[in-house]
Amino acid sequence: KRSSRMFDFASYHTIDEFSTGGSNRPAIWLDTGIHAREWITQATGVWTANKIAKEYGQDPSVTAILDSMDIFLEIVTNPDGFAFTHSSNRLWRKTRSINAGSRCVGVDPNRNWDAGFGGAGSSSNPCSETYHGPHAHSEREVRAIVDFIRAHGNVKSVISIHSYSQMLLFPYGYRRAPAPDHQEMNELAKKAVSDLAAVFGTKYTYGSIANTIYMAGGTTIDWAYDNGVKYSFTLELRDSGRYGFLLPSSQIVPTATETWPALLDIMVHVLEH
Ligand code: ING
Ligand code: ZN
Repeated sequence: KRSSRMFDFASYHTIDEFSTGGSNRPAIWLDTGIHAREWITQATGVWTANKIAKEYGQDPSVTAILDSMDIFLEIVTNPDGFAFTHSSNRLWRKTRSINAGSRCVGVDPNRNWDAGFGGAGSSSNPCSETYHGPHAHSEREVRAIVDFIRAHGNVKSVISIHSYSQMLLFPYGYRRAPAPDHQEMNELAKKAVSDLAAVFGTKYTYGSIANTIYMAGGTTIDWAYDNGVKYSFTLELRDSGRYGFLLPSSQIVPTATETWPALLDIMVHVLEH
């Protein structure tokens, strides 16, 4: 079915693991670049990988986190799409799956998860940017993460990083009713965006997906939350629309730098709960 792909990178997922030992420790999952064109996210992933490694044994929070938990980070979560944003279309979002019976290519990997799959805010049209795909977890990019999290069995937090619009979001997206842990997530999000803003003054909004941005069925963090990962968040990094997906490279380091305290707040909270 996919033999017409010129390059099939989707089989070559790379996950960075940060671990100081133990076996199957409680874990934090981070992904960047699940949407191909959101280049600030993969760049922030690289910066963050270095930061985690550098701060172990220096920063007390990072040290405490890695002394009892593992961190997994997938930086290029949509490899075929990312390659396509370099070769052909800088603004490509979806995977590069061939859709049977359509000339349009790709599935939205943030509508492909089995949580409110096919619901409001997703499309059954393969030509749509929010096409949910033929069935839940049809995309290998998604399936790989589902299999990983299920096989691991001890993932406490999923943080899925997007851009742009400067938001910190949590479940639900597929329904309007508040999640059982809404209050706790709301307070944690409030602290995280406040610590982010303290760095350079960048303002983030926060709240549930459905109330803050729009209804969206089949998203990563709703699936994670409904599958026992209590601390499931999405960050929408810079900016708020001036450059959008074409954020100048001069903003990579500032964006990653201000995002770090927000990530640390979430990871420390997970450690303490
Ligand atoms: N925006 C996200 C999208 O997939 C989002 C917003 C994030 C919705 C998480 C639901 C859950 O539409 C971008 N920029 O990708
Ligand atoms: Zn996105």
